[in-house]
Amino acid sequence: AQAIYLRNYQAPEFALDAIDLTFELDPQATKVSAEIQVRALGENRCLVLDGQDLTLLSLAIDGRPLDADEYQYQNDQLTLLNVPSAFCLSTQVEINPQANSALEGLYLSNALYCTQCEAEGFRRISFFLDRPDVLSRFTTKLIADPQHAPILLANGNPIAQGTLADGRHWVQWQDPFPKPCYLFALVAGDLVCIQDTFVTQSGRSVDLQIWVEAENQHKCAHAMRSLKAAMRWDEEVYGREYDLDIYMIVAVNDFNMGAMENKGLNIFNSACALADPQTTTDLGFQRVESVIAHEYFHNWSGNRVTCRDWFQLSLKEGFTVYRDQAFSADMNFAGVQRIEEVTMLRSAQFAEDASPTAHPVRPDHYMEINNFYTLTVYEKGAEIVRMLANLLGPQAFRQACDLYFTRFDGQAVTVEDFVACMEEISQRDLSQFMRWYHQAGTPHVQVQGQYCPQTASYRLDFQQATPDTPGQTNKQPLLIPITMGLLDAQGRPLPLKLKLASGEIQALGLQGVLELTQAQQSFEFIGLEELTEAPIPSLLRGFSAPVKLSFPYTPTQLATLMAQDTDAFNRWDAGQRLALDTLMPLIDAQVTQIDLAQDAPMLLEAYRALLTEAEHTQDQAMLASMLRLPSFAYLAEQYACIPVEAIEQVRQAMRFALARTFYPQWKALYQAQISQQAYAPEATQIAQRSLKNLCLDYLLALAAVPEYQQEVYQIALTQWRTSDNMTDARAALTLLAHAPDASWGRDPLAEFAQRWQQDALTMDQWFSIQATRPYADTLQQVQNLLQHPNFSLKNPNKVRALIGAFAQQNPLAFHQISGAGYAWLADQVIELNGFNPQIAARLVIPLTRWQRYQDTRQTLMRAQLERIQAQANLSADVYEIVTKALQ
Ligand code: DPP
Ligand code: ZN
Repeated sequence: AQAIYLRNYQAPEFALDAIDLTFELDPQATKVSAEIQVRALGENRCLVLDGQDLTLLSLAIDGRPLDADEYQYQNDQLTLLNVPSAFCLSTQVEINPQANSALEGLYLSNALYCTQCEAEGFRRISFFLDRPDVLSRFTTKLIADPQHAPILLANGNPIAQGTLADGRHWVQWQDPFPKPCYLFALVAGDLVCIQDTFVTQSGRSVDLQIWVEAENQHKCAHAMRSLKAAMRWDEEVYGREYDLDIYMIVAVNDFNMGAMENKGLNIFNSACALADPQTTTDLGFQRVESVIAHEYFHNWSGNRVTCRDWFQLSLKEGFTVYRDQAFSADMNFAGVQRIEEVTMLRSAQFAEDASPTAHPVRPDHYMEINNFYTLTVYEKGAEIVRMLANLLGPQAFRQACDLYFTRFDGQAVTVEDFVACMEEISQRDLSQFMRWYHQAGTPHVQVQGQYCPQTASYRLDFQQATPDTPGQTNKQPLLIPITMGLLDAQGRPLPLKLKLASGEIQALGLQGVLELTQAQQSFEFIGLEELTEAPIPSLLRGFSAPVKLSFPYTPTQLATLMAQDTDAFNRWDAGQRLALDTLMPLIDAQVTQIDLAQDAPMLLEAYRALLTEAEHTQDQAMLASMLRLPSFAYLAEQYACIPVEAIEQVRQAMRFALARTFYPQWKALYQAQISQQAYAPEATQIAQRSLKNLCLDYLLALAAVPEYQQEVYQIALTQWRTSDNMTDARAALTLLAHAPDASWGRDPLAEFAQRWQQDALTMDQWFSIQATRPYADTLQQVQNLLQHPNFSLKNPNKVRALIGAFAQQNPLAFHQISGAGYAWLADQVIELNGFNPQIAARLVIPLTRWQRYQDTRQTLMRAQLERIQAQANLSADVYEIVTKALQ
């Protein structure tokens, strides 16, 4: 495989103005005919089209069949020599959907035909210029046996239908909007639909249809509700209206990603579309809401304005994630929504930024673009757009977005084009800001405070540095916006008077944004006459930039911030800092037991304060976040060399100590959250359940203590038996199944399987719960589960639920010092590589993080990477990742 470089980009030399497709669908021999209107844009008369695994049946130019010496098809390219300057190219190929296990191009999921063309799947369907800067008008005719495929869907609007003499039926679809071929889609099969309508802001009525297999019809209501909310929101917040008469969503079981924004015909992984209270958790409901919105928002940020090349992927993905996050913040509690985004970013994206696969938000080269659908491109990309939005302010940001959508409608553009709109509206020079797009790695910002009582001033000294990443050294300073405030020792906000270089004083009110632009920079605040001691800086409010920020806070200052800061995010983050400051020395000392009064006095007081006011809180969501200990992943992120056992041991010891000390409080708080209301996936109830299940988690920390054992077992068992929804059922089941005594989970797990064995998505949860049981012998269990009749390596959701969960969420079992976890993962990667390279390349990632573990583990992990690398027939996907990891 060869690397492709951004700097080698060249504009296409031919336009493909229109394509008229005809599919004669057959499981093993689908015929695809295409009539393409080709127009040369320059002097070149040699047309090279992409095409992969296509059996060529015929080729003609303006109706004249081509002789064998007029074309060549090899190495996935069809070369046509000496073509006219404008002509109609007719191609006919045969493909085999049933044999397509990579789930790119046209494939069968159960008995359903569906497609996935992003990034480069269309070349597996028909010869074409498979690149996002070639936009065409698509017409698609689907012909199939009406018994097997009564429903025939494609992009755009249906324009004709009929029946052939041989009994096959057909439907023809036309998409009036020119689009790149990665947005092409078709679906055919036996489906039912739920329907609704949406009236747009200009009064047009749009048909909304969600298509599923009949047994899933009762799981569509939430997706429909979410879609309508998203359509309204995009009108109100961005002024963006939907443009076709029909919007379709189809849920399929076998899908490599979450969902796909094909024009007018979104195809979804059923896990991101289907939801009902019995089988879907609150988290699942929220995921459906956000993914439905994400794909809908792509209609403008992605489809109407698309990417020039795949290096610009974050142009549509970062922006669209930012948009779906803002939508979710409006639909749920904004503070907790932000906490959850940052939790994920700081544990998973920061880890990617510090790994061999680290890459800029806009990469400058790749071997396999499928490997770049990453947290960096998506989540860090969204943080960049968030910084732009904050730097411009809401009004100017909206104007800049309007300008972007208007100016580039129907075009394929770059990150520069997007940022240029921001510059034009704000009249700011954002050239330094652009470094966020091409510099990889997480910046570190170190801050010190200098309080001077004599001058009643306070100076903040900042230093920023971004570590080297593979292929990138000598990073330049970034423009880092630090949203901040100052509190007095009692936690009262102080007015900010910033002294500028000119000597002028700028009054910022109670909150300001400091813009770091240099490696070292200071800001001085004056007029602090009222103070008797140093103010407490509240820095990086709302997580205003994706950086690691340190400040030498005292535990008392953190406690004040936790209790008093006006910014919800920073109240929570002060708690996280306090927890890290407490836990890390205990981890370093490898303690096995914690005496809170002695080992963690400030944390003890913080929990006491939170639990004391708990009964009066109106904000259960925030309280649950504040009471949750930092995750294993976040703690691990703090270490260059991750002490696996010590982190897990100390986390469990702390959970145990807090559980025991506050047992009556946890129990009372748990009981206070029990509700008689019927389940609804709405914010207030979700908050209540999250607090309740957090309390349950602490209660079950005492599962091995004789005096509590029976009581906590009964509490969990009762919740498992009586709950009317999967959120509560799963929380209880997980705690039972993860209890030290494995017999606690045995019957509930069997009951679960008995009840849900027919429901694939629900069984995925059953696999995950078992894969994450935090004991080394879970490896044996997951090995057995591979053979379970409900498991299939061919289904990506199953792979993620069992193998992915084991490797990413079960550190004790995966990293067991024998190396057995690594070898088992490598076995699965090797097998998957043979039929689904995309999923195989995802699965191997945990092994690529070997630098972060001690020597024995490093050696064992590398040995498995080398074993994978030595396989014959390694896909470009896996090869690229493994090679980077071994460099
Ligand atoms: N473009 C899809 C998304 O919405 C992924 N292929 O992120
Ligand atoms: Zn997307």
